[in-house]
Amino acid sequence: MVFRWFAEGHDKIPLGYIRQIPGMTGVVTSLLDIPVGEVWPIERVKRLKQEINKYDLEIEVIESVNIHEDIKLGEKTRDQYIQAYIDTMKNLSQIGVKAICYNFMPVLDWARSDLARSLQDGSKTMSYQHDYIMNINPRNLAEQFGNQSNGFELPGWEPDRLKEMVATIDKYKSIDEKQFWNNIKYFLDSVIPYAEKFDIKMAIHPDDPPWSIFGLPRVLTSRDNIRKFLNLNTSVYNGITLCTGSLGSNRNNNLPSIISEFAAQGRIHFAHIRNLRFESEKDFYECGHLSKCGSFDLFEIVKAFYDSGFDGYIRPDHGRMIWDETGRPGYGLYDRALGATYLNGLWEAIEKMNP
Ligand code: CS2
Ligand code: MN
Repeated sequence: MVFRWFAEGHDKIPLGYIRQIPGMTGVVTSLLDIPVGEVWPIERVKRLKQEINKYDLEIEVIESVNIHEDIKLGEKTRDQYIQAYIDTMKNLSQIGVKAICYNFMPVLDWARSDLARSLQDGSKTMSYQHDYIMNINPRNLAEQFGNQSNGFELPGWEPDRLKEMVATIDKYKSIDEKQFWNNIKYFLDSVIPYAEKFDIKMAIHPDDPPWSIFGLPRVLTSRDNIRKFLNLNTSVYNGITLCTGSLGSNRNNNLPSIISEFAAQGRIHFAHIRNLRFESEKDFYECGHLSKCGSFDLFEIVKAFYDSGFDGYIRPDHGRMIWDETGRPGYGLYDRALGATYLNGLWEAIEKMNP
């Protein structure tokens, strides 16, 4: 079990606290201050490892090494950014990183309509209202996120990404889905041979929400499209992050069945597990991990991983803000620690029932 930690200066949760969560063996982290497209320097990467290892925690998963927009757009300049990506992979392999989570969402990453919606029990959480997102201009949404993020830079909404946002969104007008798939394949065929060489499993994160927003193509959305993605490059090093909250927000995605299919093929390298509660077909809020709190059956989800012989990394995903905690939306300490403990409990029970 691993825990997402945004590194010194970007996270107020001390590593020492993370170490005290039962069963926690490592953190999933990143170097948020390095602009997308630049190589992560080996000294920085080594220092990050030393800092984490001091607390007896491992650093085997990076989330994320972001992909430069020119790669996603298939621009002529993409080769230089792909080379930088490979150089970063090489540096990460030198400190023993085994998996990289990344995404291929154009311009933006995940989207929510509210980062701090109050629930009846006094907790605060992130929620998604489809009409709101369909009617808001992305610049206004970015501004709202800035006001609601308690001073943290949100992953996926970094300032260097937002500066050019409107112009970049425009560039996608000339890219149809076929071209976009070709751009993904070009990236995969360039980096996967190095992933094999460096023994780093590449684990793409599904789009969140798994449908198009702001007129942008989004393709990592369903079982069929994940199949198509995995077939673009059939190396086992080309795999996915199975994020239940992202993929599951499309109600047509049957999570246990999708997990069974791809975990059995050894193509899921990283699992983000959380629950959410639907309020209508496409509206939902993020609830506690417990099955009873939301719309997913977490027992069936964990069992699907277990039964398919999954041996990748698992982390609890977004938590609510509880016990008056303030911090980075979705990434407080308490509710995610409760989530980790619940997931560990499910895993232990399922394991012992299958001697
Ligand atoms: C994360 C994503 O917080 C989240 O929702 O799951 O931002 C994830 O880190 C990226 O999409 C992976 O590149
Ligand atoms: Mn996720």
